[in-house]
Amino acid sequence: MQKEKEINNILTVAIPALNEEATVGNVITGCRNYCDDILVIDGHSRDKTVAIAHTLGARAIFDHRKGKGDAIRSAIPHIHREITVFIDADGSHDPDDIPKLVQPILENRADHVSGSRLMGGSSELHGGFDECFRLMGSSFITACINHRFGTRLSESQNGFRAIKTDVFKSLGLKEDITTIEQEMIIKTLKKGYRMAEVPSHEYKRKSGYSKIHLKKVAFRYVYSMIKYL
Ligand SMILES: Nc1nc2c(ncn2[C@@H]2O[C@H](COP(=O)(O)OP(=O)(O)OP(=O)(O)O)[C@@H](O)[C@H]2O)c(=O)[nH]1
Ligand SMILES: [Mg+2]
Repeated sequence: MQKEKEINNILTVAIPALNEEATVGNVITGCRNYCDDILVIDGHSRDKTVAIAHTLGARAIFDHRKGKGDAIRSAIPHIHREITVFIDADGSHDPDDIPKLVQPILENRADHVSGSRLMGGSSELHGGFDECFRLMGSSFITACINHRFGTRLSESQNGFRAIKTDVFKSLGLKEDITTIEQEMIIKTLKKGYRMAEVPSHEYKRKSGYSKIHLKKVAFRYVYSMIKYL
């Protein structure tokens, strides 16, 4: 309880959300146990996502309709606390992992901490060809990052992360889509900041639909990796 009080005032939780009315409420409520500043970055949802956010006392802003990366970047002027936690709105991440995610920053062991589903397990990362393709692609990108920076990260695509807000703002992020996750990691390391990972289980999205069309964007992952590495 003491620990929760300690982090409450130094965190902003930022939640990118596009048509996630079925799950965003539970995510906000779960995060509320650890943080009283919750920012929903809405992708102009056609459902009740924003209304639910407001009802639960979260702030809501809009992205520029370009994708999740645009949503993450749109948060920059609206975050003023020391540490920012990003968590998806689809129920894939467990808000109870927030203290664990923030801990390495509080102990001054890291500037940016990524949740790892390779370490914490995943309920949706394996089984079919689509998952196999995703896992191969993301493992390849992670291996390239590790080779380039001499790190030993287990993954590079998780949307659940904690980062010092001034570091986040200094990265000069450019990506419009989900390639923003690897861009954040690469630029963190390139600028000499410290990355850490903690195990975090990834749950199957609880409802709604995936916004990622893997076949359409696969080349953008490789292109953006080469560009920033
Ligand atoms: N604001 C905003 N949020 C987005 C956009 N695209 C995706 N999101 C949110 O970003 C988070 C991750 O998107 P998902 O579609 O779940 O991507 P994913 O987790 O890689 O894919 P799944 O494994 O299929 O769930 C979710 O909370 C989405 O609602 C967007 O264009 N704008
Ligand atoms: Mg998801």
